[in-house]
Amino acid sequence: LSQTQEKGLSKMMSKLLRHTPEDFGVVLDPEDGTCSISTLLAAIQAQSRWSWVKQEDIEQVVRNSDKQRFEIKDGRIKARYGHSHDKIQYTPGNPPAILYHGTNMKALPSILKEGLRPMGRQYVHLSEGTHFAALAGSRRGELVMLQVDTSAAKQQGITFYYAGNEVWLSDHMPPSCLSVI
Ligand code: HQG
Repeated sequence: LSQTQEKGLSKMMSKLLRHTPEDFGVVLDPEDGTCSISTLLAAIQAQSRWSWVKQEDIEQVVRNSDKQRFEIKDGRIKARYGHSHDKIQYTPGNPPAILYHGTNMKALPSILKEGLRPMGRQYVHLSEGTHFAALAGSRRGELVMLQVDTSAAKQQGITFYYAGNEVWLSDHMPPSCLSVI
């Protein structure tokens, strides 16, 4: 796989595993959001652009994903985070005292007023470090880094879920738990 092919295939896999499996005739496990690798492979090969894809190519995308977007276990594959589709189950966890969310200057006034909302996804996405948060925030304009006080959030009854690789998920995060850094 060339780097361009790898990126394209990764986007295709994200679309299918995070957003619209039904458009590809795939049903994800309602609990953990997985499907078998063979199901994913067949659905990808059914797209004329990707008819040449082999299982090794999918495995290569999973292995090389800079943000470890996917997880393979016991012959099944899932997107680890980012879903807009069905709410998949995560185990509640205890996050570090501070988590980060990168956003952009245009969104800031609304975030400071109403807090962080999941918007088009199932959860708000938070990171243990500023690196991934900065990547996420920079996609939509001038980066603003927010710090989340997780103890304050827990006191308000907010649950945190660990998606792996430094990514944490939560429901709506009120402005009182946020500060700009
Ligand atoms: C913003 C990518 C106005 C929020 C990334 C963000 C991440 C508000 C945007 C992962 C708001 C939603 C998730 C409010 C939140 N008013 N704007 N009240 N509350 N927002 O893409 O966290 O490369 O759904 O700040 O790197 O940016 O795809 O969420 O700017 O890890 O693997 O609304 O997706 O990873 O955008 O990104 P998104 P996100 P991948």
